Amino acid sequence: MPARVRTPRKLARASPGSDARPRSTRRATSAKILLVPPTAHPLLDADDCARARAAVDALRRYWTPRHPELPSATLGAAAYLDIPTDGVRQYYTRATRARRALHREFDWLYERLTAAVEAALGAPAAITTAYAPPGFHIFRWHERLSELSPKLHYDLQHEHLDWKTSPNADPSRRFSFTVPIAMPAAGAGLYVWPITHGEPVPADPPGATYHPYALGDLFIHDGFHLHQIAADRPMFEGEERVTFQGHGVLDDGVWQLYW
Ligand SMILES: O=C(O)CCC(=O)C(=O)O
Ligand SMILES: [Fe+2]
Repeated sequence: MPARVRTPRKLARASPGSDARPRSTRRATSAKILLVPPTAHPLLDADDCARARAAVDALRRYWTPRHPELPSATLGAAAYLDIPTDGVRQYYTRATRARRALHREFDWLYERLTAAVEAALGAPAAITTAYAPPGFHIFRWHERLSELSPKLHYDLQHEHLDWKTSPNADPSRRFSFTVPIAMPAAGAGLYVWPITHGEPVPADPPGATYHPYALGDLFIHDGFHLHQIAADRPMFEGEERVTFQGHGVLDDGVWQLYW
């Protein structure tokens, strides 16, 4: 259940990182944006989460470290991380390298995911073959982990992709999802502000709604509202935060799921 509203101290520093992209790759999205409200849908039970968590470890050799010193890594390519820092070719290289292993270990999870997306959003869903399939974010406790202070942002990773291989993809119909498969005892969640991308951020901005995650639940939102991983949840020694993540874009009536 969404909970309390909080004053966004850091709102003035909102810096949606994905805005810095070459003009040539921008794609007009003049159509009215589909605003998917933040909602949670049961997806995995505790045993399923443990199974997924074990498979993430089994694929350790495919992990990409995301910080030189702190225990932050991903399994699978992520457009929003790989393209701005390493370029689109590296994104495809990483996606190709992990694709077969991800499907081998996680086809059961992809099947659950596509069925849940279909039920939640009323159109069939598929795991993309054009981009990286959904993957995982892994954070482990570290005494300096708070240095990774999460940014306020909008999900604009679709703007990095040229969609040549998916000319009918409609980025005005999109969403982002997170499924926590391991969480600190204090929980994890997302702050979402009632401010959409392109709207000016007011000097006295409205408060955010905190959406707590539940282990194994599929949490979806449009990514078009200003949001931030809740960084005020404490994490203790030995704990970790592992999430299954990705985005959906409607392409010829099918939600293509990618990361
Ligand atoms: O909670 C997470 O790890 C992801 C949050 C986020 O930025 C998103 O879902 O778009
Ligand atoms: Fe996001």
